[in-house]
Amino acid sequence: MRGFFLTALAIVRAANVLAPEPAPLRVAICMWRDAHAKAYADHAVAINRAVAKSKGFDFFLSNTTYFADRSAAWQKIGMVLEKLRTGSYSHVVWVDADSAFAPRGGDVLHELLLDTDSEVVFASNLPFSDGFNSGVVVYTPSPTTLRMLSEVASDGLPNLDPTRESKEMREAVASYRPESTGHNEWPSTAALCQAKHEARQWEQDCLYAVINSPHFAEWKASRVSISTRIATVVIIYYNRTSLIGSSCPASKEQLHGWLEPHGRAAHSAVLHWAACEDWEREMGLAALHALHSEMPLPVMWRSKLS
Ligand SMILES: [Mn+2]
Repeated sequence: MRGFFLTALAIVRAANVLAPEPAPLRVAICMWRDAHAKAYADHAVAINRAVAKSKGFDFFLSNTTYFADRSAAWQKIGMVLEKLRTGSYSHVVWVDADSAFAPRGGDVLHELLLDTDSEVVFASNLPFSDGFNSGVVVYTPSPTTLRMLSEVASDGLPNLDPTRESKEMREAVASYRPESTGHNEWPSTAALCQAKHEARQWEQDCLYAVINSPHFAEWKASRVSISTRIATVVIIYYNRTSLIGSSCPASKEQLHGWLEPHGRAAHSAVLHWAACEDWEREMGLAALHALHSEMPLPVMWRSKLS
């Protein structure tokens, strides 16, 4: 019997030796804010900076204008591309200025990054739609991720390599008519993206149009995913079918309802105050900030301080 266990142990050890070492995570957490968002963003930045530090992730806050003719929501595309192109990161995690880590959210994100083999992981857009929300996203520096984001940056002009794409594919892309939210059909991705520069929404429709283009179909199906583990939109509609009458958490008590074991955000890394009022964002993120201060410091952070 003892011999059997020793043999089994030897096999397990050998398997461990043969298994390739997973590449170490090199994670950048990126945020962008302007003066408009300052009141609530200050809390989100403080939380996310501290969580990033506790996990050994790099944290970046920017207010660089990457696209002078486009609204604030678009600037994230420039910042994410810049960080991906450094080649220094295995993952670049985008976090909106109205979004911050839950008290154990750093560990949730860490586990997700170790688990996933997707090149892009979007947050879920529930309760608004079944699609993705671009407010919290994990990007990896894969060639296709970079090409997709470059197309969004260049207003949805498809970047096709004629030596690699078939004539049929080039024709399919040329005749592609994207749909935006509300199912309006647009004559081209570029027309849709350009129409979204000024509106409060946003770069997200352009991302949808680009990702749904035929030349990304295979990649989208195999290497892009949507996960509720990344973020939860913390809004409740009193009438879900018509999305009328909403409320977002603006106190510690209301946050507990989302974070308790059966709460809707219990297993998410980040809470996102999408479509909430600015006062709800400010009070809610202040309450979340206070919850973090009540938590014992993570071990790694504590050891750095001592
Ligand atoms: Mn947002």
